[in-house]
Amino acid sequence: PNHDDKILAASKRHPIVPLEKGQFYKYGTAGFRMRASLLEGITFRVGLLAALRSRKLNSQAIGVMVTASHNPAADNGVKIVDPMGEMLEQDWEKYATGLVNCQSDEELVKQYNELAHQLKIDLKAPAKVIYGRDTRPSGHKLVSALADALEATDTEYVDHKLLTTPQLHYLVRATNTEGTPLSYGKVSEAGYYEKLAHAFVRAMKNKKIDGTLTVDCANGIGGPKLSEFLKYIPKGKVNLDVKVVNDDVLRPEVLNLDCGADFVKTKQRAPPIPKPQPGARCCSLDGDADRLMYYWIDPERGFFMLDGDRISSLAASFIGDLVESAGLKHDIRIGVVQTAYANGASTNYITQHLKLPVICTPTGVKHLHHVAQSFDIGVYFEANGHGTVLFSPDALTAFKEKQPQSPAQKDALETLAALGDLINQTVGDAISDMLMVEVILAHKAWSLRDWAMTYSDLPNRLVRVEVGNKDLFHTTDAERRLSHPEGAQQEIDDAVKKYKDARSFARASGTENACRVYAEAATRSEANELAERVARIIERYGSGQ
Ligand code: G16
Repeated sequence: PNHDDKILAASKRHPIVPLEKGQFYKYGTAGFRMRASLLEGITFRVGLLAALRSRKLNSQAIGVMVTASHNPAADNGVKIVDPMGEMLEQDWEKYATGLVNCQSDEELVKQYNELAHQLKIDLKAPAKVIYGRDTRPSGHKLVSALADALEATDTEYVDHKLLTTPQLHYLVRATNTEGTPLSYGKVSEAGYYEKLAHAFVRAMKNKKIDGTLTVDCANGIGGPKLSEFLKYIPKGKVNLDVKVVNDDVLRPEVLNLDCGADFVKTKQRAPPIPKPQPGARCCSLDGDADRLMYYWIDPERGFFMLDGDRISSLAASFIGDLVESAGLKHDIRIGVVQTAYANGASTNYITQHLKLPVICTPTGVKHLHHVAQSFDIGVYFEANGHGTVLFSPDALTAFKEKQPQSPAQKDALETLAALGDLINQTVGDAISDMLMVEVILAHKAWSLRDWAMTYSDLPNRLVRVEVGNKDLFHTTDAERRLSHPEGAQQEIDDAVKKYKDARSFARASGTENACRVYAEAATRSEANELAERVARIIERYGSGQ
């Protein structure tokens, strides 16, 4: 079929906003993300690429998620999900960037056909795309642009409407594995809740959860979805007592405002509303429920945060112990993946105390996920609370098929198998991760304070720096060093030398129009001072002077 005329006509209805000369749109850390007003044409073009990708991959369903996650309410974003629920293969990001930056509708049609030719895509083959969006009001317009692209290319599509990002990832995998031995679960939102609730009950094993968990939902999609999930937990089987707060999705402007996982991590304090109760176990999700932060207010010491690094080390230690109890220690290789933002103390704890290998990758779940897949059990978390635990097919088979030699082995194997179902295998999922943490704390009979005692974080500080041109900054060594602009890294090195046990790095954000600076040092005041110093360096170089 010739889609050209239909694409041309539809594209005229969803124009691209031209950028200043020399600037172009980029598929960033998590797809295209910016002011929602710039995104309509981009989302249309992403639809064209998703259709091509489905045709390239034997008509498997491709996912498209419309969300800007932790960003302010006025932003939005769009990203592509591959058939097994993973992020779009990185080789294809440049095709997305190419289509989105075409100057005219005619050029777009030309490039679409060239891509099909170059990648040997049969445009007559069936194609399928499924999509969802978060609660941002701009999402409406964007998904209709997306649907237009799918219509124009004769692509079958399913609009799953409002979803958390990890739910869309789940649905993509469930769709593509339906009716096969690898079936990931029922192809519905209810199927997602049923799977999680069932696995949670199995993993809990009649253990008791201590007290109430207060969950701050960032006034995003996680609020209604978590409330819905809670209905699926069978009464009397587990005592999960959750208090859902900051779940106002009717006032768009309050999304991620003074609440949510990103606020907690960057401000290093609890959301002011509702007033946190001293001692209460709390956690925060972000705007699309793929990040998680735990914390409590200690009556003596004040706010204490358990971030992605803590969740990572908790999961690695618990799962490592289970693997040992299950008699699988010599068969299963466990590894942990972090980014440069990981607190140095967590890396030490994992390598020296847990004796597990740690690999550092650039920021972005897409990078961590792939490396985690090289282990039988790959634990990956970014310090900002985004992550999951991946089990290889061999590991999952071993949990189910190994003949236990003792009741303790049987118990460990059952818990591991339940965790394999409970933990989202497609992407970091705050609701699933939260259930995992609750399971682990219940098994260990730990409070948050017990968890926090495992090691002491190095004081650290994360600063967002607005610069004239963030594209001037290029990194190397898994983002731990700047290769450009010339001279900047030398100045950072000189600053770091002035402090004890210090480390600092800077990079351009791939989701916001800013740079990020991270610093850690022996004391809080030194970490703050170093972060400020490096921020000034970045400001200076970022203005191009
Ligand atoms: C996204 C990515 C994360 C990344 C974060 C910040 O999170 O999925 O992997 O850590 O952006 O990235 P950057 O520092 O490049 O802005 P989210 O929760 O916003 O989708």
